[in-house]
Amino acid sequence: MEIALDLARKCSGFTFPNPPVGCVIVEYDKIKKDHKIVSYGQTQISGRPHAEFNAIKQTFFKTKKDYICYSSLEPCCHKGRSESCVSQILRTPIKKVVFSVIDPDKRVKGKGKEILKEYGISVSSGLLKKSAIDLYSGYFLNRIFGRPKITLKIASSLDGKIYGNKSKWITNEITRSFVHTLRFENDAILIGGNTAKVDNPRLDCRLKGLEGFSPIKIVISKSFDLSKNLKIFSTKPKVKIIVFTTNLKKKKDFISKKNIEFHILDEKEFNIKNIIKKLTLYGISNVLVEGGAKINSFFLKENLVDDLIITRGNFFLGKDGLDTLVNISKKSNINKNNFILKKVWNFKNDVIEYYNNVKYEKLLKEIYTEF
Ligand code: AOF
Ligand code: ZN
Repeated sequence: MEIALDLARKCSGFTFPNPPVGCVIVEYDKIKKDHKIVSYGQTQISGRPHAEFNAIKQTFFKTKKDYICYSSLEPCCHKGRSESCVSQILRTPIKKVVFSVIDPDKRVKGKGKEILKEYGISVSSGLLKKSAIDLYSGYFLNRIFGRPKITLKIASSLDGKIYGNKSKWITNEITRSFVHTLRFENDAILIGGNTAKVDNPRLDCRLKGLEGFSPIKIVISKSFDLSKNLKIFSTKPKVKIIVFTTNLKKKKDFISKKNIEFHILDEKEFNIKNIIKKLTLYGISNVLVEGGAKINSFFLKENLVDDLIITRGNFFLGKDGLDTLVNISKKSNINKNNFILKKVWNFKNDVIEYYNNVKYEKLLKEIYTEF
């Protein structure tokens, strides 16, 4: 199962909109009482074929041997873009299936397990479940709570300030590669209109070989007074861009940009909670917020940040810097965001702090008990 989970982790970031799954097939020699791994599979780019399909395809099943299938997630039983993994397993001599955690997708959710059992397959689950839930946390939040996992990343100076106009580097090259890894791993990246305008970021993943796996870009801007020539709208390769605004008029300026989808909301609908709910419909399970002070504040005011990552450079900004948050007062009650420091890394003189929200940890515990 450790190998299956490792295979899953290794394809994480490539399989959107599907969760990354790893599968290992073990052959058992009844006479020699000897187990050996004979093949393995991973979920492929864009989500299909599934891991089990790949592992089965590569196995040469022998009549005198028994076979066990280890999977990081419950095998699916729905007829999706192709045949289900359960049907494929049932066409092989596999006698036992071991998976780590139940698939929370309502088309599966325990049914995969039941069908396998009905057909006489011995099934066991729960092995290394905690690791699996960590890996699939965003996917679980999407499928159960109808919202993605939110990671807020703030790049700050030694005195806790962020750069104002024109983005300049606060952190070093290694830290920036780390941030590009986050962009690769997350399904989507989110910023506010002001940051898009002032910083003019590209928001893609620029790690060599991973450029094609850049996240979906999400822009939140009430007025959306943005030029279509901004880098975020013109960078190649083109990825989907989702815009949330209240400004209906602006949509026609972007008509030639086929990769941009507009959500025109009225004043009442224009709030972060409603917006992130809508992202679930795209299958988005993880969102990286690289937002600017206003967006950071929106998310913190609503206590919506699950993971907080602070990347800190080694110099002061003083008056040239801006506050990390805006319009936050005692009344905003942002200290209900209760963050626990989980890890600290340093890349040369930069420090990276990684926090989990207590609320998020509680949700993971609930998931652990229920699944
Ligand atoms: C598996 N093995 O490797 C993965 C699974 O769009 P489809 O038809 O590919 O189905 C997507 C669903 O398949 C997804 O929501 C989840 O339930 C399951 N993912 N299942 O047996 C895999 N990636
Ligand atoms: Zn499947």
